[in-house]
Amino acid sequence: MGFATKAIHAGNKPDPTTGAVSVPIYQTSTYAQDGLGRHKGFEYARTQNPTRSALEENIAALENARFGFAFASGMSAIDATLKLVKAGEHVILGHNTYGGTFRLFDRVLSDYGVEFDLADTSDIASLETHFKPNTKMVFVETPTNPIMTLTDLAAVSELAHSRGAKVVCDNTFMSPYFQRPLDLGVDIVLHSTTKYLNGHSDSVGGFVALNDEKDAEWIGFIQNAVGAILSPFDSFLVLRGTKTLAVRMDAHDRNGRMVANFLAEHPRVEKVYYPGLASHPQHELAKRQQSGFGGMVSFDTGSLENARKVLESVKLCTLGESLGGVESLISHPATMTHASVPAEARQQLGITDGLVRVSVGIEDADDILADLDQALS
Ligand code: P1T
Repeated sequence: MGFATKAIHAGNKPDPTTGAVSVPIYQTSTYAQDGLGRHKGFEYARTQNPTRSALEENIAALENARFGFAFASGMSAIDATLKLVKAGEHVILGHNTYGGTFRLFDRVLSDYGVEFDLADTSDIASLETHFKPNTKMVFVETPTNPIMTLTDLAAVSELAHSRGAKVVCDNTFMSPYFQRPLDLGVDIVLHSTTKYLNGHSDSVGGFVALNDEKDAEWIGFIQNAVGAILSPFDSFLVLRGTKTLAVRMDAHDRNGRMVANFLAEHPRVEKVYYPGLASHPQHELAKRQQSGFGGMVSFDTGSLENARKVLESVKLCTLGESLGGVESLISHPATMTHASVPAEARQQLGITDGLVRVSVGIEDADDILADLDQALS
């Protein structure tokens, strides 16, 4: 079955009681039981909810995963996944991730005895030097937020597996439409469904998909035991979102390429970060590992003052955090999404005060280009 077909049909069975074509929002906290120990498979809504189950089946199918779990946010999905690691064990974390991911390791997990090291996972030779006898996991984002650096998922998986470690990939920027990490050897794939999967900037959620039965059992146990579940209404919204994922991602990709090319030619722009540009150092890997380049484009304006002028002059693009919605969003990573990354580390990564990130929406490309042009001018 093709991707667009799966996106529309996986998990989306007509409702057994009414035939409703759209999976209903089962807005209930509990379920009537027929007798002690006799029920219809549903006991309590933290544990099971039919709307959430439909979404879990849907996204798991899109990632070619056997198991999927929906969480209340991308961060709670990441946190649940990190509960596969115990105190005294070690994780290698990609040195450029969403700021909140770094913050979770730096400010929370490290206080609970989880050791971690930052590594440039795009450089396999240097990554190799970070493994320790107690390394249990390599956590990567590809492309990274916001510098758009790629990690070769097949190569990292081969290396990590040879050292007895699992690989986790945050696939939020690509969505399963453009990249399917499990097919490349990755063990666990994560999403902030807040972004492309939902696609309409009206829900916060997260997802974990994987194939290993034992790990899936534990993630499911954590989902219920900790309880950071996606609500029935949000599950409905994301399920509605994924139905159009294929057409939306094609449009994001088309517009993303146009914006990147436009910025690369613009005299006020010093540098553009977009794997679809032939000048991107990992363009060949991007073509091999992804089936598109997507809608995330970052560019350096040279100074905080220039960035501020652009960010405060846009009219169509909205200044705000987040990404992956149908509308174009523009942000300033240094003070917004990556403020929790130390200033020195930000500089080394290229997250300068002049860096601007655009989540290119699916409006008419000419309108987006005209807006960026007038803001840059
Ligand atoms: O916001 P939440 O749904 O909890 O997802 C966190 C998260 C995880 N992974 C990646 C790659 C992300 O980009 C995010 C959230 N990012 C933003 C809010 C942002 O503007 O970059």
